[in-house]
Amino acid sequence: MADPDFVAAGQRRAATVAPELSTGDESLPADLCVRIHRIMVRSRKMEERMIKMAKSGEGYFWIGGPGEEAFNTCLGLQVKKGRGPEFDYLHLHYRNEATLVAMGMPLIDGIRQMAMRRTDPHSMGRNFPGHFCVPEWNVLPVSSVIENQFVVAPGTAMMQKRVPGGDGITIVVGGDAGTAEGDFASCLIWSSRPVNPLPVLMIVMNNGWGISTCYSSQHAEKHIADRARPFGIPAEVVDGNDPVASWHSIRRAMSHCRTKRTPYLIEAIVSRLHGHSSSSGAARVNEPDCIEMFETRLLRAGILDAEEIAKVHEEAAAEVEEAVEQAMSEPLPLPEDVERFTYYPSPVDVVYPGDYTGLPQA
Ligand SMILES: Cc1ncc(C[n+]2csc(CCOP(=O)(O)OP(=O)(O)O)c2C)c(N)n1
Ligand SMILES: [Mg+2]
Repeated sequence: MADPDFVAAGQRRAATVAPELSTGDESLPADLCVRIHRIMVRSRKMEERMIKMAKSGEGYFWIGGPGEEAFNTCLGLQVKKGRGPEFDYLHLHYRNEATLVAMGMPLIDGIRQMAMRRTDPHSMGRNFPGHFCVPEWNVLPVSSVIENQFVVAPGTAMMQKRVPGGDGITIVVGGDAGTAEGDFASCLIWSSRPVNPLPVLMIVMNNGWGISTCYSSQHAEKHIADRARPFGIPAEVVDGNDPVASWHSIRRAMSHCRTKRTPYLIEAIVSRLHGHSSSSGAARVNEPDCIEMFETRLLRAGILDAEEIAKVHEEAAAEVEEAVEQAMSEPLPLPEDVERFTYYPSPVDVVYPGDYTGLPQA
């Protein structure tokens, strides 16, 4: 029989828990807030441990997304996940860890890439962390060369537009500084041509920095989102540190692209909590922290109490420690792996005939 004290405490709490969390007119139900919070914390713990790995010699270079978890989690949870043109394509950047975690990536796979293990499913231990590739979820390889994902994205959207009755969309994500590249303009142009507008959701994660160059020194326009207007592309600026606002902005944008089969642009204002990468030390900086701010709101609303929040952190830290221990015991890539699986096998590749070694599972 259930402990009567426990039941009574549960009932008392149920009576005081807010059913939802609101920002202005928008809200999220309590259970979704709890789910989002857990993903944000798991992603953050994974990356904090990865930064330690970079400093301790368990890994080397680190780059990633602490400070982007609120928006990126809301993005990952709303993706139409699968393989092929009926599903969403993701052309991501190197700070999308929380998106992958929200989509269901086990934390150990992020750690495996950081530890450069042969078991890393994204790159076989041969690429930087955050450089994901998941064919079964339409996650295209993340490139270190910034912004070229914006010139590739219209290609998958063009193909999706040909699917009769399809509602799969193409999602492309990059940073604020990268929008200076011509590739960003190419995406605006190719997504909005009146002859064939495309279902492209363009997302700019504006953290105010391009390595050490600050936003205000480079942008004459007030908002990057304003650059969508001359192309007739609807656009909005959202507080990417607020999961409630982010969720609804993404929901609106996705619904537009899915149903109207035309583009949309979101500029999300986010923090960069550990500098650009391990190359600049990756020390924690004093910018707004989306997890801390969310927890303050969850506590105030009675959705989680301090003990429950602490438990989420403890469980995530334990999950990450176990993942590091396991990953470090796994094999490194072999010299003969260096040039393997570089090109997708194609019998019609006239440029590199025979210059590929097949798919990893082949
Ligand atoms: C084509 C190209 N030019 C320059 C670089 C060097 N680079 C790497 S990251 C970066 C800054 C990117 O800033 P932003 O687009 O705002 O993204 P953030 O890193 O702030 O998320 C630059 C210039 C590069 N990788 N690729
Ligand atoms: Mg930036």
